[in-house]
Amino acid sequence: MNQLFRRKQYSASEKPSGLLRVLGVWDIVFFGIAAIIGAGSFSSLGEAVFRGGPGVIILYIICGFACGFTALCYAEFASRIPTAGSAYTYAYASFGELIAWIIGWALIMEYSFGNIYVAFSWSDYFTSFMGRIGVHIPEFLTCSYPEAKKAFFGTSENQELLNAWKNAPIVGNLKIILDLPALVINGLITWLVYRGVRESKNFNNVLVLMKLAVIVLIILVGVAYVNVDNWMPINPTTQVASFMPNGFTGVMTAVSGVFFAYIGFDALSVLSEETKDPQKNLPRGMIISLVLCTVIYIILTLVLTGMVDYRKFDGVGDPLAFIFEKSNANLPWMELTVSFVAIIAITTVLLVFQMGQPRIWYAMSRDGLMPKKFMTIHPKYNTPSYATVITGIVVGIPILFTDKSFILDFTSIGTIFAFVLVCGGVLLLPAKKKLPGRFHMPYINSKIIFPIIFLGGLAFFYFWQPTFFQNLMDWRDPAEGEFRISMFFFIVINLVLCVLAFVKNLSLIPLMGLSSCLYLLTGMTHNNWFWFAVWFAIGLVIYFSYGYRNSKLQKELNGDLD
Ligand code: ALA
Repeated sequence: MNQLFRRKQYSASEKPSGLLRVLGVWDIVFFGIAAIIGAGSFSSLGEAVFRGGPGVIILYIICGFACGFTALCYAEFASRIPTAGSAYTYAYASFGELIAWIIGWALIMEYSFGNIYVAFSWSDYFTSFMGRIGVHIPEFLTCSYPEAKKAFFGTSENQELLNAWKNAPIVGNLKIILDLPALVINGLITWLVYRGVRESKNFNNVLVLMKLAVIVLIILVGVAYVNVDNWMPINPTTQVASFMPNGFTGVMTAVSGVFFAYIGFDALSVLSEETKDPQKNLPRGMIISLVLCTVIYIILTLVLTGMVDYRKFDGVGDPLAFIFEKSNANLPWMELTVSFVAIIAITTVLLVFQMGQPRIWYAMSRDGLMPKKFMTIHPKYNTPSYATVITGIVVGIPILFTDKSFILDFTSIGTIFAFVLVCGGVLLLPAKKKLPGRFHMPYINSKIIFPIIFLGGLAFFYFWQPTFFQNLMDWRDPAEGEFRISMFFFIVINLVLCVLAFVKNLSLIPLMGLSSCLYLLTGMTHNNWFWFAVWFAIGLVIYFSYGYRNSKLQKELNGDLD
């Protein structure tokens, strides 16, 4: 049993030398914005607004907090483990091999599956941009088969998806519907990563400035078209005007889309060895980028929901251009500018993720948990070539068979799960000596504060929604039941955490990270959990049939390392 939790020791000698400490706090902020702002803000914001209405802003604030606490946990790990790494590396050192494998497996959901969603969003903007310059791509070549089918047989009013289903050519019995631009961009990005692209600070900064400039432009232009009545839409069933027309449950169903918009900040922790005075600059840079993104998301949501009734965002993949369409603000020049910049902004996120995945596999293969092939380095381009091609295939094939909302949920649940383990991991770390120049997470004793925050939150909920506790155990209603079961478990786990905080004087920041990420998981449906469990089970089968036996650590322990 102990074998499963064997930990990898990272010695000081593994510290990468030769990395220059050149990055200041604003460089970190720029890298943060480059990785964070992409498909989430340009695309999934539309679906999030459709589900939660203007009140989805509350969810952006909750996610901002959860990610802020988690970012500090990443920074703490990064300062302790000298090799630049990801959650996988950190877990190997703190939790041991099995959990490290599970995180590595979950990170495939963040990086590869995340990129499937990003590729779909890229395609949405590319298609609409082409349409605006007069090149019409047939609808059946711009969406996936399941998406069109779901729209046709469901209640969707999205004309593009309906047209795709109606007009698709038929071969044999099969309608030919595929997202061609998403497939092509995935192929191109894989090729670029295979050939080796270099991240350049200056180029990165130009792209970030472009992204920010267009967002500021959207806000400045859009504000003039805001109709404040749209912020208090009327619920068709109850006829009550509300900021949250579908209630708080409706807001929570948007969790995947909102959370997705924050993914990417975790990549910043790998910069700790290249940051000047990382003790100060790394956490500051991370927090500033998260605060900036949260503020941007809140303002964007306000503008979007003020300009257009939230119900119109059903199935809209390019919401920031959509608000300027003829049927909305009717500003063709804005539509064109936004779609063009979005294509570039989203491409940068595709690159970051497509480069990240092979490097995680490379690390896992080096530890013996994945076949040696994944360590293959291209003789000419010096890139992890085999792992890069496999990433291209893992991203490319599901583009044919999945729909966007499924993949969004799947990515978010896997990533939140990895964050939960990272925050939990920090709680398990022993206290460390303060070393000059290294980040050191401030220790705040949670003994009293955490129970006050949690129990206070429950009390607030009790007064705000008195029926909440009465109905908590009533799981019969399919719509509310799923939410209540998750809430029930969330409350039980947090009560246990309150006791642990009191008895063990746990550190407050990772505890808040853990608790807030667990809260985000309450927004996941049973369907998400089911597929997550299937994915998890496949991962365990692979670990026990391959990684467990071939682990380098295991071989070292047995003394039979070749
Ligand atoms: N946060 C990144 C994006 O929105 C993943 O594209």
